[in-house]
Amino acid sequence: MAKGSIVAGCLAPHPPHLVYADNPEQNEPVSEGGWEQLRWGYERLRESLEDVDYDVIVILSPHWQTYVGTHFIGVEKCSSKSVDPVFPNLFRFNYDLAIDVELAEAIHDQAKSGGMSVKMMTNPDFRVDYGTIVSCHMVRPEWDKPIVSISSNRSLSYYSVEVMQEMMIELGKSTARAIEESGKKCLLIASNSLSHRHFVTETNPPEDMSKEHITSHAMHLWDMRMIEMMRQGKSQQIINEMPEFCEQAIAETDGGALTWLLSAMGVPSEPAILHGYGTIIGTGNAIMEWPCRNWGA
Ligand code: 2X7
Ligand code: FE2
Repeated sequence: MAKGSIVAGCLAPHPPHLVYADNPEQNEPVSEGGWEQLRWGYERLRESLEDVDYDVIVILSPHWQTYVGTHFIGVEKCSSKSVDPVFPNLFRFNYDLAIDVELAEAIHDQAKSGGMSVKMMTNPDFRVDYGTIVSCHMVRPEWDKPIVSISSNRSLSYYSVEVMQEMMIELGKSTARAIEESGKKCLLIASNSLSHRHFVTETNPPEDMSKEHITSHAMHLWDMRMIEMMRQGKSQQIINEMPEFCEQAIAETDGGALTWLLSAMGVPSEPAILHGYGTIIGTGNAIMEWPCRNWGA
């Protein structure tokens, strides 16, 4: 069997506003648009992946939070309505998705043998978190690929960014080993915003773009610094600066998704492609792609 591989790694943020603004048939609320820069960015990412052959999407979302270890969905079909607890006015999404349980178990087993605390989630009534659903929908609205859904272990809450990163680096390596042994071609998604300081009141209508901007100049500077490092292939420097970034920008990288992704790709020095950047209720969001399929063995 040929070795499995990562065809691309993506940073794919999940504010529910993006799905709301796109008006897909699965979402109940109806909008007049909004956040076009980011939605055009997602369009460019989808175009870039259009002719890429892959079997499965592997995603880590900060909105499935687990406090004892990292969990993996272990049921083959998940179907329900996902309602954003903070924005039920924007996101009430009917989903019906397939899980690649075989690959999920393989990553689980690799992580376990690497010394990590891990668990397969086998509750058939489990509600998939909105971060996973939004990022998967924006990357692949056809919903024709199975996914592997990985939780965000909140080791930062109990310990520190440093501990979180050590764990995510191990999880990334375990993910890469499991993918290689599986023979499958995988698209990896880190589902998170960058700077994450947000407004506390909503405009009327929510898609009024005359009110949308970054919350502060300091957040802008941090977002641009991170994007530049990604564009220049400075993955190790991103990992090194992660403690300051998480603390000073209240960054959503605190959930570990970006560190996991960088580690799974082998902390690449190849540049990432910026497909789009924009703010959502003041938070910073970048859509990035690392086209690993083009890097050679
Ligand atoms: O989950 C989110 C987010 N990360 C950023 C902005 C707005 C809403 O939801
Ligand atoms: Fe979020």
